[in-house]
Amino acid sequence: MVEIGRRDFLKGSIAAGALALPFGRPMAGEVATLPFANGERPLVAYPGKRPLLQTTARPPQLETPFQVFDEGVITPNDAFFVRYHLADIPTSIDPDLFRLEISGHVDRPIFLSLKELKSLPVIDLVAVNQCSGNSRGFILPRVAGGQLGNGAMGNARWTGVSLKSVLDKAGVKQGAVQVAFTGLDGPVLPETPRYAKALAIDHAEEGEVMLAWAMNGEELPWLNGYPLRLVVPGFYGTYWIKHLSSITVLDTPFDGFWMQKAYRIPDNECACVEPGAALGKTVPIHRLPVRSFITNLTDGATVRAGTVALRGIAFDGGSGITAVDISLDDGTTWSAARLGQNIGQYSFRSRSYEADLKSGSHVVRVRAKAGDGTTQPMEPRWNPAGYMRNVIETTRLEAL
Ligand SMILES: Nc1nc2c(c(=O)[nH]1)N[C@H]1C(S)=C(S)[C@@H](COP(=O)(O)O)O[C@H]1N2
Ligand SMILES: [Mo]
Repeated sequence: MVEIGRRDFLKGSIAAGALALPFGRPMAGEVATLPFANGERPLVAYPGKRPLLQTTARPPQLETPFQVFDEGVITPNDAFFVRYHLADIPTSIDPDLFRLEISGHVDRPIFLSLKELKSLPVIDLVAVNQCSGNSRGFILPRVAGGQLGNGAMGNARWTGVSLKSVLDKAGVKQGAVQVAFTGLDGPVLPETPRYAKALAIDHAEEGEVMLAWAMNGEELPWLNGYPLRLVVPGFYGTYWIKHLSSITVLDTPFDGFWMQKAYRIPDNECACVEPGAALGKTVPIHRLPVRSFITNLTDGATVRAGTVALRGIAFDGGSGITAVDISLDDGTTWSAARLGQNIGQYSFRSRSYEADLKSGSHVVRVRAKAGDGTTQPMEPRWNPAGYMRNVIETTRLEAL
């Protein structure tokens, strides 16, 4: 197993940036209810965050209240979801002493300060960060893992430098195959493997993978990876390493737990199997499949008969949204919604539609199409980890 990460030289310093303890402040008695069994979640305010739905406290796992996605295509920093795997998250980091280590199969191992990083050419890009387990709570038959609604995703403008520019400084040697990443958080028990992920060398050097220090024009919120995180546009959040402290160029594939054992999907086109069937060959989870949501009305809502606005968002893993269609009759007939401004291939794309609804029950479906020709399935797919959900969402409306 390749040993990466040396967070210790950062610890123990007087913190210029520090996370106040205790971590979360529950709102007295406030609970949000997700629309599946055992969906009650306390609303808890963490440092830098408005009250969010808490899935677990240690480590913090917080989900964005879904109505936030109706406020605009950019998810505000204080509402952005939070996901950690290991409970020993850093609580003090001195930005002047912080160093990013680039080592392994390189010409010159280097340590870069934040100041040195910020002197490289700055890039900026809007991209969706979505957890692999987003929407897992809706998956039937139910599967183990965080029972998330649809709020473990968010869209932000990320500012930083390209991973390529940093790798070039260290000089990647011939024969490199992957690049591994880890951050300052660690396990409570030393036997637990640190959280670490890897990307193929070609992907790492393609120019869009970023090391970001800012999110929506402000420094990264602590819980979203202060002072530096990896941004892998179009890929699931599992790769977006927070509190990024170590980059290791490898000449053999990374064999860490979080690539070899966790975050794997069936190696077939639907990333699915029949419930209970053998998993067969698997591959690491990678790109986001195309999804779309109605953001202003929830399933089961009552509306006034007549013209009803159906606002929403759509996104995919980077080929871009080319169309969003709406069905008012549970998928029998479809018509095109109006797409909002395109602020980038990796971003949420807003879309709007005015439905004329007579009084009675209506089953609304919303289906996006992506530039790579993919679309969403009518029926949900299943895999044992509950990943990759992208079924055409259903919103039942009662018009009065
Ligand atoms: N250091 C570190 N980075 C991490 C993780 C983690 O546990 N530790 N979790 C990953 C996962 S699975 C997700 S979905 C995203 C979530 O990013 P966010 O917490 O900023 O929303 O962070 C990723 N980066
Ligand atoms: Mo995740």
